[in-house]
Amino acid sequence: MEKILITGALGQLGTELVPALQKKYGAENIIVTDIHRPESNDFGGIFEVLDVLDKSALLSLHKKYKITQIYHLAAVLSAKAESTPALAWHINMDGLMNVLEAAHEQGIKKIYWPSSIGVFGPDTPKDNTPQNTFKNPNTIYGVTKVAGEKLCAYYNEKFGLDIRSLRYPGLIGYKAMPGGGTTDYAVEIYHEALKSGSYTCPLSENAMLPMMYMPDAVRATLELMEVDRERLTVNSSYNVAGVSFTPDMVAESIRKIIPGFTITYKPDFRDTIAASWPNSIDDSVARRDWNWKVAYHLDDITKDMISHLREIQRAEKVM
Ligand code: AKB
Repeated sequence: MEKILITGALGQLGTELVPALQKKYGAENIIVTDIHRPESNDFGGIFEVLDVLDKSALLSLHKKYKITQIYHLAAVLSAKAESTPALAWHINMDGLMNVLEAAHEQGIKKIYWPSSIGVFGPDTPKDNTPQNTFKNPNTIYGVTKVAGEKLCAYYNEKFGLDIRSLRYPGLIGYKAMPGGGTTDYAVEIYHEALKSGSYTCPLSENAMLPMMYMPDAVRATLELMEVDRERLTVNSSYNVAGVSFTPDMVAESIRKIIPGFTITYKPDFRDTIAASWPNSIDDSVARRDWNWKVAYHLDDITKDMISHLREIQRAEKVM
């Protein structure tokens, strides 16, 4: 039986990945961890406080639960990382090194680690960015993701760890707010559309970025983790495409449901980060190797986000 430990589980991705893993493997086999205890344990099941920088705590959890897989999600995202580069390096790299070393020492063979479109930089081809191309990011986040990909490939080749990874685009979901990312606007905009009917966007109106709806991101992650290793031709991280859009296009999509919605633009440093990232992603290798296929496009995302956020608003009013 698998025993799966998830780090950084209270973040945007973990909040949706944990229930999916609990459903698949049973809540008693999923060890949900984060640096802080949640206010309420909405996940049910097992929760442990874990700072990924504390390798001995990681080893103690292995002793306690006999971990067979780790989903290592704890990381500092792109926008926040720019204001704390040393901390971002420490958490993103030393945290990953601790997980890989613990896995290697304790015989934990299977690891999931999220990479990002942040590995790409200003000299990368912007449209249909290929799987293999220049990876010269000009953000500290991107530097940690490129180094992380190399580190994972090294542990894979040298020690036979089965490490799998996706280069996520911006992730959009209604269950948790993202924190510290460049693509966070694409979640905030839906919340503000319902709260106030208007949004001030930190990216410029034509900032085209690759994005993905959370059900697609969770499915992509589980599909990649389930496929036979022999089918994988990439031992660093896979490009996965969802949908590409600009803030202007999301605003237009929202107006199909909330006609009076308005958007204004106040681009800041996040716009510069966005300008260094791809417009769209070529994920043909993922489609070939493990049959990846996106399900949600922009209007599907808008419809689903608004309907779920409305439900949440209604429930909050009743309480
Ligand atoms: C961010 O904006 O930092 C993340 C990412 C694309 O990796 N959402």
